[in-house]
Amino acid sequence: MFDKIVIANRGEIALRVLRACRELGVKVVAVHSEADRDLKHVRLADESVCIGPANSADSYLNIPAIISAAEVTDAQAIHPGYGFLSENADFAEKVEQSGFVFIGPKADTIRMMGDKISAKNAMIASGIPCVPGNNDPLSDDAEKNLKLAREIGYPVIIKAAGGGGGRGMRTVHTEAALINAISMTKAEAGSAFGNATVYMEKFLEDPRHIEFQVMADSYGNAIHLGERDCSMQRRHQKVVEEAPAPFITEEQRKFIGERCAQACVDIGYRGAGTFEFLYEKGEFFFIEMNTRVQVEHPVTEMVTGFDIVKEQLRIAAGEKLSITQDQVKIQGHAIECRLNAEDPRTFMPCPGIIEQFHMPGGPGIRCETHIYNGYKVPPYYDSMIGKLIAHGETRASAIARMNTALNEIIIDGIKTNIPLQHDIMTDSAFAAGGQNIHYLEKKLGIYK
Ligand code: MV4
Repeated sequence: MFDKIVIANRGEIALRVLRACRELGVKVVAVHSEADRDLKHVRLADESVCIGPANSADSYLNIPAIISAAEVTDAQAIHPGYGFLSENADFAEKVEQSGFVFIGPKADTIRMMGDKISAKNAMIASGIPCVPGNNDPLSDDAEKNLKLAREIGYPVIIKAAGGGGGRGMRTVHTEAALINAISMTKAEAGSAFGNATVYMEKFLEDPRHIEFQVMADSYGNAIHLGERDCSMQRRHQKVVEEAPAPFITEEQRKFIGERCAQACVDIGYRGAGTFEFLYEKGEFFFIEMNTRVQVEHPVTEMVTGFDIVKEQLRIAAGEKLSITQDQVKIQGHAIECRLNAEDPRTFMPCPGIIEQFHMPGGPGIRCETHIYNGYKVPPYYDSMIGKLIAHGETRASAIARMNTALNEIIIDGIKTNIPLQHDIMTDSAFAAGGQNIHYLEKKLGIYK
C-alpha cells in the first residue's frame, strides 16, 4: 500500500478519500485553494499545500501546482475524486510521467471514454447494448444525414463527441429541423470542447437513468456491484439516487452487469467506473462511461457492504481485486439525498456561514459532509455540501429512515434544498418507484 497520497479535490469527497486512507494507514496530503484553508479534510490531513487562488482554474485545475505538491511532500499517488481533473486524460498522463500513480484508469482509457463515439464503439465491440445511431462522426453531407435520420427514425438527438453529462446535445423532431440542428450543435461543440465532431442517436423520450458500478484490477479481473437509479434530476444535476433500481430484475442485473464487467476486461479497464444506461420499455441502452468515483457511490456501498474508495486505493497500489463476483450480494435498499447550499425554490446557490449543524443518526443512516459549526461555504465551487444516505431492508424502510433523518438534520445559517428533499421523500410517485428522468422537472413545473 502507498505510504502517502495527495487528494486533489475538496469538500465531502476529499474527506471521504481521507477516511479511506486512514483505514489503510496511508498518510494524506491535502491540496487546497486560498479559499479552502478551513476545509475539514485539510485540518485532518497529515500535510497540506495551498495550490493557488480560490478560482478553480488556478488551483484545483492547476496541473503543475498539484504535481509540484506531490513532489515536495514526497507522495506516491494522486486521488482525483470526482469533477475537476478526475476525467482529464492529460492530467492522468502527466501524473504518471512525473513518476506518481494516478488513482484511476490509464490515461488512454480516460481519453477513449472521453470521446463518446469511441466509447460507444468499444461497448458495441464488447456486446453492450447501445442506443441505435450512426456511431461515427457525422459528415457534412446533408443528403446522407437526412437518410441516416430517416433510417433511425425521428425524434433523433445530435450529440457532441466531446460532450457528455448533458452538455452539447440537441433534439430533432422533424426532418425540416435536422440540417440546421447539426450545424448548430457542431458550432457549439467546436467552441465549448474544441472538437466539432457530432454523432446521431435515436432520441428516447421517457427513459430512466440507470448506471452500473464496476471495479477492475490490473490483472484482467473485473466485477460489477449492481446498478443505481439516478432518474431524479434537474437540469442534468442528480438530486436523489438509489440502489438497487426499482423493478430491475435479478436476471437483468446479472445480464447487463456481467457484460459491463466483461467490457472492462476487454478494454483493459482499471479502478472504479460507471456504465451509464438509458432504460426504456424494459431495455437498456448504453450512453456513456464515467471513469471516476461518483458522487452517488455510497448507495452501492450501503447495499453491497463493499468500500469502493478503499478498493480504488488497493487497485492503484497494484493489488488484485479483493472480492470475486460471487461474493457480491445486494442487501436491502439505499437512497441518497444530495444536500445543496441553494434556495429550495429558485435553486440559486446560497453560500455563507453554517451557524448550526446537527448530524442525523440512527439505524441505516450515513451522513457524508465536510460542514461543521462555523464553517463558511465559499461561493466559488459546486453548491453540494453533503449527502444523506439511508439504508433499509426494503425501499419503503429506506425512505422512512431518510424522512426521519431529514427531520432530524439541522443546517442553519444558509438556505439548503432540505425542503425539496422532504417533498421528494413524501411524494407518492417517488414512493411507487421507477419514475423517468423528466419526473422531477415536471413536478417542479419547469418542464418545457
Ligand atoms: C439521451 C436522451 C435521450 N435519448 N440520449 C443527458 C445527459 C447525457 N449523459 C445523455 N443525456 C441524454 N441522452 C438519447 N439517445 C436523454 C438524455 C437526458 C438525460 C439522461 C440522463 C439523465 C437525465 C437526462 C435529462 C435530459 C436528457
